[in-house]
Amino acid sequence: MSGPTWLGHHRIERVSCTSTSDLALGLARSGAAHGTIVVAGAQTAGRGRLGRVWASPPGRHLYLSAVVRCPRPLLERSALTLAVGVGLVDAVRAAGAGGAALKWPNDVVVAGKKLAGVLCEAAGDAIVVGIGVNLAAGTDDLPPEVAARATTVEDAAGSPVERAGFERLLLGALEPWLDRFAAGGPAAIVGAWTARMAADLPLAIEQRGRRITGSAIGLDPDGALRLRGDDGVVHRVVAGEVTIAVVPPA
Ligand code: BT5
Repeated sequence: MSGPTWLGHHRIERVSCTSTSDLALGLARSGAAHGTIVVAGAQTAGRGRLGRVWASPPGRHLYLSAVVRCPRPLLERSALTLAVGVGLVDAVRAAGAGGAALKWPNDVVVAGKKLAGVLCEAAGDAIVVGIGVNLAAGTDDLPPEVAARATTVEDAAGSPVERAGFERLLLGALEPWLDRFAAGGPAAIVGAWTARMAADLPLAIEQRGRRITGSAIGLDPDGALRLRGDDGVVHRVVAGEVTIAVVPPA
């Protein structure tokens, strides 16, 4: 994996902040260049999607937000998170966590346990891509209900992972997929995403008030998930329409 050329060329670092995405959204609105990144050592109000919390304790984890000026039509932009996932899982694997895989739409998991997440938010014509990665070994610094379903890159790799080195690795892995998405849209990345998905993970979705359990079989060309229900029926799942969860073992 080679180093990035435009991603991270302008870099802002904080010891702590509310959310790196808050800072990046502000920068994006005031005209920050494509590829500007914000990193912090801790977040006091880290967030996930749909108002959820991203636990962001200090201590060698990675909290990073990037300003991405994406030329794709509005309708395609929600699939940018999939392109980010492809680069992210490649970086996590290259850091030694060979068992890492993607859970739709935006999680990196190892054996069903989450070690990284992606949050994309619009700021005018820009998108702020927020990435949280649990790097350092141990999940004791996470709230117990989160820790039970989380893991870290070091735990999965079984060896130390330095944060600055991982950040460089991540930026180098992300950039070509962001470029590919900018040039070709969702269709240019769905094959790569499918090749990296956690195919055997049992999933449950809530769709129009109905709970469906099954497993992922791939993506449609627009990035929607194809889920084969336990009843054999294939369902199309569109981002934002459902909640999706790993089925706990019986
Ligand atoms: C995500 O949301 O996975 C997106 C996370 C994005 C975090 C980054 S950090 C840099 C930037 N600044 C921010 O403020 N955010 C971004 P979602 O799919 O909604 O998942 C949230 C759920 O993941 C929570 O409800 C918990 O169940 C779980 N979770 C929270 N913190 C976690 C952690 N540190 N490790 C593993 N799982 C966690």
